[in-house]
Amino acid sequence: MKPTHIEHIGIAVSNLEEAIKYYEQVLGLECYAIEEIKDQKVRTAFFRVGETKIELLESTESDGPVGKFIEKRGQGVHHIAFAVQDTDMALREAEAKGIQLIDKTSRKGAEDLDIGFLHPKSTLGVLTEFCSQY
Ligand code: CMX
Repeated sequence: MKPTHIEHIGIAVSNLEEAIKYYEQVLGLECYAIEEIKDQKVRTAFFRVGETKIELLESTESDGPVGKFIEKRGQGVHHIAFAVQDTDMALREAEAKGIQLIDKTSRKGAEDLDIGFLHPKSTLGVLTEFCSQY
């Protein structure tokens, strides 16, 4: 289950359009997709940086994970997502090593990837995601 690369870095922002301007006008990146993920209560914007993506996350409801995060901690890095071959297998292996899972099994996330989260309380304070293609 060794990750092949960092699939994306999730960044919580208060205003998606304002944040997109920064990434485009200052860093010179191009936003190639905006997507709403209703069950996560977020709107997302994606940028490619080599093999890795930046995923901006704007909360659509204050009681969602990103809304609560911003209220508590302000804008900033929200999670790191590792590309793995098989998200379900990676989750099972992490659990077997004593890591607390948020998702027991994978579910569909942005860009139709299979995703699953590990709890930041057992990953040294970093909300950690696994992603795979199928
Ligand atoms: N990174 C690190 N720590 C985090 C965190 C994050 N992103 N979000 C919350 N925490 C910490 C909180 O600061 C809090 O710590 P303290 O107890 O020390 O104060 C603790 O985790 C519990 O936080 P909480 O505000 O009570 O929030 P919840 O328990 O309701 O939820 C979490 C926390 C991580 C379980 C929840 O946000 C979650 O399930 N996240 C996974 C889904 C997700 O983040 N979706 C959005 C992205 C979707 C996408 O990328 O497609």
